[in-house]
Amino acid sequence: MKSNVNEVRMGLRGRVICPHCWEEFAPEDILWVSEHPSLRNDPRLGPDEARRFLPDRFDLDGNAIDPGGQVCKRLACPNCHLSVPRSNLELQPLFVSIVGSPACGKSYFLASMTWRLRNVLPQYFGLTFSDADPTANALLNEYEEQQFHNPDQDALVKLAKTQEQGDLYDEIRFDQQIVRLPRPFFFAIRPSAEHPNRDLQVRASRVMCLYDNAGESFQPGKDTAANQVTRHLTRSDSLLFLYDPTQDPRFREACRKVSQDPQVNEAPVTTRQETILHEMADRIRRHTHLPQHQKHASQLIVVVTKYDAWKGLLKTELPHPWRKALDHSIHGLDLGFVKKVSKQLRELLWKYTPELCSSAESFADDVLYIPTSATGHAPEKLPDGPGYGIRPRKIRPIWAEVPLLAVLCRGCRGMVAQVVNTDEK
Ligand SMILES: Nc1nc2c(ncn2[C@@H]2O[C@H](COP(=O)(O)OP(=O)(O)O)[C@@H](O)[C@H]2O)c(=O)[nH]1
Ligand SMILES: [Mg+2]
Ligand SMILES: [Zn+2]
Repeated sequence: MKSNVNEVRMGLRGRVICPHCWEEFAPEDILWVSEHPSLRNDPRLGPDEARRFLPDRFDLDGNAIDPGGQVCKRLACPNCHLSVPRSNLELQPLFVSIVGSPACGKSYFLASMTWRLRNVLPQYFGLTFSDADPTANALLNEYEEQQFHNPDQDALVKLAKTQEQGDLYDEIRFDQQIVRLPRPFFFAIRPSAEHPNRDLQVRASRVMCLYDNAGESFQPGKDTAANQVTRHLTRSDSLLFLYDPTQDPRFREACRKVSQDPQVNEAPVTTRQETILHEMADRIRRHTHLPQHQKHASQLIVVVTKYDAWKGLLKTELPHPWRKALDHSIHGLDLGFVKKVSKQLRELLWKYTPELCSSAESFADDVLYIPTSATGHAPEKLPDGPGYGIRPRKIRPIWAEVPLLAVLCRGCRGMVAQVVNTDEK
């Protein structure tokens, strides 16, 4: 048997942040998930879960051997015992939080964004984008399957509503208290052979931990010691606030003139969406002890969803905002163009919903407004139940990948280059 610790330590980060409970720990303290069927009943996770343990035996490949003699592969946090993907031990994390009111389009946006990133990052930016933990990403993969790989291209597909309990959350027992934690999605983003930083594998790579909450989790009073599902906000490198103009009465009025989308006439109008932005800001200020007058340092991107329904109001085309970078085989992001669109969109938002702009800009220094459409097309009313569906054949996402490209370009050095548009005056 080889000495495992030094071998495994090679290429590991000095400190690891648990993507579930945000405790920091040293990689040698990581627990392993036992495989032997007799080793059940984990004290944190309950009777049905495999017990977590600190190993003293390893096989030749550096995998731990559990007390029942089985080889183990999965790792777990020493504090909350939830599974931690191996890439989180090797790569710098990129925490991205998605926030928005119920039915603003979070699930559809997430599915279209990841599907587009899987295509666009390798094709144009010399980056690979892969599931760092296929089990954790199962729900999102299922969404992508239904929308983009559906064998029945004409079926009317509706993505299941994000539940406040269930798929997106784990419940952990800490002493006498049950604590609910969010279940992130994990993606590894690494330079491929065409990328100029291909030799800086670790420094130019990130593991993105992406959090989606049910909109209801942002209601005031829902953030408690027992319900920590939105605490990722305090760790977030980038906050994506999704704003749906079709839910705003004033915007909706204007949309009616330019859109056939049934949501514009029929879907219920939700609470004022900037109250969710306020609540998000409040929670971040409270947990990071940020004074009211001080602005938050991380990027805030206001993703304005369902662009297909209101594009007649923006009056600008949205071509791909990337071009070949000088001297390179890969493309860079034309951030100047994205900012130009952001400025135009802000003018439009200011006209119909100035409170949203003021809330966003009083919270963060750096706000970018990005129009997106997850589907590129209005949904249809379901014939046999409430809600809407969309036919996979019609789906053409518009700019669904752009918010994340902006995050990678501005927040992760050496990944997505910025190109300067020489035509710009
Ligand atoms: N027109 C249009 N409708 C959309 C788009 N994305 C989502 N929707 C509709 O918005 C509704 C809510 O979307 P969903 O992603 O489930 O919202 P969530 O509750 O925020 O996760 C659904 O009925 C979708 O059909 C879009 O890009 N364009
Ligand atoms: Mg949802
Ligand atoms: Zn943890």
